[in-house]
Amino acid sequence: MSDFDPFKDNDDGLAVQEAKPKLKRPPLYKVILLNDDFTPMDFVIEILMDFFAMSEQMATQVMLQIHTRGVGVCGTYSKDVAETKVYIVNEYSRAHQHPLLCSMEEV
Ligand code: TYC
Repeated sequence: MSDFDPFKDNDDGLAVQEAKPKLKRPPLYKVILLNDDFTPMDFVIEILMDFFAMSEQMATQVMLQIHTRGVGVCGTYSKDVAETKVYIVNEYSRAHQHPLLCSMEEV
């Protein structure tokens, strides 16, 4: 015969606590452009407008910041979107024979 009694405390003194759900927000990534001496300024402005939805004014400001400081942020995205942006910008630059480099880093 089993000793199990559904009307008795059957945990033998063990404290049973539900595990807390371990939820973390997925990481975000900054897509960055690096300065170089050869890519024309207008081409960088075009990239920022066409692939990062910037106005001409904002794109000019960001391009000049990259030109003077060496690097600048184009936007912040989920990993998949950031990887896709980096890929299409680098492909587009290569296709136009410019050495412009696009990269990403975790926020
Ligand atoms: N330094 C380049 C020039 O003088 C312009 C430039 C800006 C290139 C930003 C790359 O990410 C870049 N023509």
